[in-house]
Amino acid sequence: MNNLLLYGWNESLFQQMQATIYTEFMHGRVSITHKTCYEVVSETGTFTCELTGNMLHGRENSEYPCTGDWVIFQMIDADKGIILDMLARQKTLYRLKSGTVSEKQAIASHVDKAFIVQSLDDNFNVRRIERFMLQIADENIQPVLVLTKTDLGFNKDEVENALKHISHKIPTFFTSIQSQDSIDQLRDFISIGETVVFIGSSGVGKSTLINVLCKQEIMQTASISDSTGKGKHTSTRREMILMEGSGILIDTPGIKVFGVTNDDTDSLSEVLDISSFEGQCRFKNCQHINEKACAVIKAVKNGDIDKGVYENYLKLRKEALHFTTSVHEKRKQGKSFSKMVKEVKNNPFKEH
Ligand SMILES: Nc1nc2c(ncn2[C@@H]2O[C@H](COP(=O)(O)OP(=O)(O)O)[C@@H](O)[C@H]2O)c(=O)[nH]1
Ligand SMILES: [Mg+2]
Ligand SMILES: [Zn+2]
Repeated sequence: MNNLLLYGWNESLFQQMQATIYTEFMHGRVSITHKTCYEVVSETGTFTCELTGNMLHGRENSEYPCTGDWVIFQMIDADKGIILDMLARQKTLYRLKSGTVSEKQAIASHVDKAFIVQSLDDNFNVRRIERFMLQIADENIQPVLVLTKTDLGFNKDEVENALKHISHKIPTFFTSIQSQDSIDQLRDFISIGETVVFIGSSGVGKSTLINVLCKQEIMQTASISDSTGKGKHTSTRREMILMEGSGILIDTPGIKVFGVTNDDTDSLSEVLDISSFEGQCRFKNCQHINEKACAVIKAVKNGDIDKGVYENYLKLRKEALHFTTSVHEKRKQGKSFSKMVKEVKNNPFKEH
């Protein structure tokens, strides 16, 4: 038996389910996403579920269930089911699907905190932290920075200096698997029913952290897969697990390039802490590139805004804009295509 309250089930989700036509069915949380099926943790156990035809149609890729989603399903066997509906998503971590310019990919949903994990040996990169922060800014997910492998040595002053413009927005933890204290502090930061997603490059120690937090070898880590050799990956891959005592942890594979899909420039300025300067530009629609009396450029010149921060601002803004225009283009093309189909249907003999 699983207590779904520990998995984040709450009154508002319950009310949502009551408002559907599926009140008699079972509900659960997607704990792992396979290509065409899902593992769903319910009160009575874990079920492998497929989608009903209904759920398959008329959805964008990013609208299919992802790890962390709450779904309603019909049991068809002791451990099999069919997903009938999905409860409204919130607090979702998306990214730009790699190899595309306009497609979002949902990575995890109903997430309270995102642990942005970087290792202090050679992975620490403030620009990448800013990128992650922007991506979750409008989803109401709390960013948390976890800097790992402190035992390998690092310059704390340098790190803190690099983080000073964002430090009031992102609690920061320094961890090492050799320091139980550092792990305990991180665990104390996660409460019952809260969902935490771990994001960051491959090799920074995400799976290791999850294992030590859970006091179990649940996730396969680099050292383990090294010793067992490649090709021996068993079917025990896990994504979402319940931490001993409290909290739900979601592991993600190392994502090399985390493309942003958040095009809200206000959030971007907020994340990078330049909003207060923006307000002082002479022109309301100032782009902060070469306008006269631009307070942002002035602040960059006199060192109030770090040059690296400013450059990342321009870069992220450009990327986000590119995403939005691509989505817009795609929609327009989709529309003109469906319009054409309609016209052909209405008048198949006319030249189009
Ligand atoms: N020295 C040191 N090594 C660590 C620490 N945490 C993880 N590692 C090692 O880093 C490697 C990658 O860890 P892994 O958890 O697989 O990284 P992931 O790809 O982010 O999941 C493994 O060899 C771990 O043993 C740490 O705190 N200190
Ligand atoms: Mg891993
Ligand atoms: Zn300006």
